[in-house]
Amino acid sequence: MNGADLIVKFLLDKGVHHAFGYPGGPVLVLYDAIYNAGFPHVQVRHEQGAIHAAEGFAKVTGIPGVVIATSGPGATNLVTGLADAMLDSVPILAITGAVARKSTGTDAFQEADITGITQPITKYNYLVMEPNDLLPILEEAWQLTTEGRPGPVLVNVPKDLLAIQIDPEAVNRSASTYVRHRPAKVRTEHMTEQVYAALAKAKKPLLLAGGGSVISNGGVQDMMEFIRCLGIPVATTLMGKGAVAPDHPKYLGHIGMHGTPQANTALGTCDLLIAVGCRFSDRIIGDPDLYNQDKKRVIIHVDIDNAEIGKNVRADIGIEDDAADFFRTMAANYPADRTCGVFSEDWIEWIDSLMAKKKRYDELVEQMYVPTYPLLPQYLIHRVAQAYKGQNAIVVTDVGQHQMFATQHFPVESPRSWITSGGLGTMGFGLPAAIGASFADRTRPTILFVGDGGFQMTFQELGVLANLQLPVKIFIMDNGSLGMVRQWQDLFFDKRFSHSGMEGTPDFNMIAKAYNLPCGFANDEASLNREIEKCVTTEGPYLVHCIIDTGENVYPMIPAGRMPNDLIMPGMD
Ligand SMILES: Cc1ncc(C[n+]2csc(CCOP(=O)(O)OP(=O)(O)O)c2C)c(N)n1
Repeated sequence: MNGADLIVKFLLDKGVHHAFGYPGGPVLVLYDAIYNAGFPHVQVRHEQGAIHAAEGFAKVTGIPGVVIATSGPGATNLVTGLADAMLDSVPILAITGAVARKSTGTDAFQEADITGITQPITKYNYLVMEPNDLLPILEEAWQLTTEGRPGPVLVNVPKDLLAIQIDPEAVNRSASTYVRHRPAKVRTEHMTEQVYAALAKAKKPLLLAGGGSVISNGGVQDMMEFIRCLGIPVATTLMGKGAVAPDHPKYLGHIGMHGTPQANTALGTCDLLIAVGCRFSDRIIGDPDLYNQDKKRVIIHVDIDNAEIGKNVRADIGIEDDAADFFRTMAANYPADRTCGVFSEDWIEWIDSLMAKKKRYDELVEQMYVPTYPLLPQYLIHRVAQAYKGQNAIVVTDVGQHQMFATQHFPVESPRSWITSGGLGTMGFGLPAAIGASFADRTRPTILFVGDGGFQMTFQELGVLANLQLPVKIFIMDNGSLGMVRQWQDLFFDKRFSHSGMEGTPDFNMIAKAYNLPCGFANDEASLNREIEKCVTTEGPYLVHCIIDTGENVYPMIPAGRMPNDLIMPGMD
């Protein structure tokens, strides 16, 4: 068995029935092994497409997404996706080819030090230099993708090592090199009393569920039980969307720069915050120093990654635990002297005030749902959401205004069904991620909202969609501009719209037709209704080029660096 056969056997043994990749010289032997074994592989159009597709797959399933790329440009094309997966804690195994071992460091053809380049943007990475190290490194890399906080791991394999004969029994068990100093864990079981004591003192508590609550196995069910017992109001982060059912009576929506007024008010004014699986990015907390100033607020931070606890925002109580374990242990230790459903009568006034704010905001939102010409983005998303209500659709976005509108106006019906690039904000993520997500579960519709800018970054992946015939429904929200950039120029640069217009935008329907994909065009209520209907009744992919209002800005908005409760929402007191 050569090194390449060994890699393919390893993947098959792990039950991998997917790999997204693109061939090239140094991985020819690997692609030969893929061919010989009949290993299932999706050939993308660009390596960035491969890694975003693998991310989409991993986000929906929780199973590591596998990516294969050649050395040099193939490997460097993965960089954006690795950084994206790192920030959003997505389990990815990336296998890259490298120049032959004896050429390492000679500036050989297609040599790029990908382990050096990706060191800060992978959870861990390896350059395999000894044949007998290959298998143990693959084993360790696979395990690392999902162990603790998930993330991307890269294994770089020189091309001569792919061709060399390796005895699968003669493995070097000491090749594993992942060693990390870890401080002692403070697990929930030692902290339940302290947490309940803080809850008993609180008048204005808030539970904040981050992406960690969604990706923790069983975390969401356990969290719902915790919320039910306590009757505590809950908000989610952008990455936590989908964790709580949209119509849950204690759900305030999501926090952050474009989050709901009730969720942001709660975050800004609570006296007890229990944050689970969130890293307090600047997009949710504004200026952490300002937030830290209120010393009366008690902050309980639960995260599986100890390095996140207290990193941006001080933690009065830090708990290093998996979200599911935290919620389960807390619920199991619910104090006998407290009524289940209402932990504290003191919270009623606080919850009522937040719900009143929610009611007022919902009324304002309702006013946005009117058919106009040109179409309002809020209305468009609302109409699509209505059409797919009850179908548990997977909702994918690219990055920009449409992403925020989708967050606000598309009620996601279950966990792992909201796929977006949160931490890195990667334009071009949407289409390949939607392909990967739909590949993971083609029994559900996958809906992609993408801007005219972001779509043009990776639209070559339409070829993959056409090949696979996945039920991905694409709504290109064409506002003739790089909308989010335009919005900031409008609000903070005195309307100097420097290079945020989009000239030379192609006819997206002609592009879809070139790939033999069914498509349509919508610019008013009637055409939108017609196209949504076609999306629903067409079995496979469908693309709708939608013209929307250029000047519509995303509100609510918290100006950068301000407190959550400094939110601007026209019409809201
Ligand atoms: C790769 C990359 N380049 C640049 C940006 C900066 N950026 C953020 S949003 C945005 C505009 C996106 O425009 P479009 O795709 O048309 O979506 P819209 O905001 O109009 O909905 C830009 C340029 C980015 N996030 N990612």
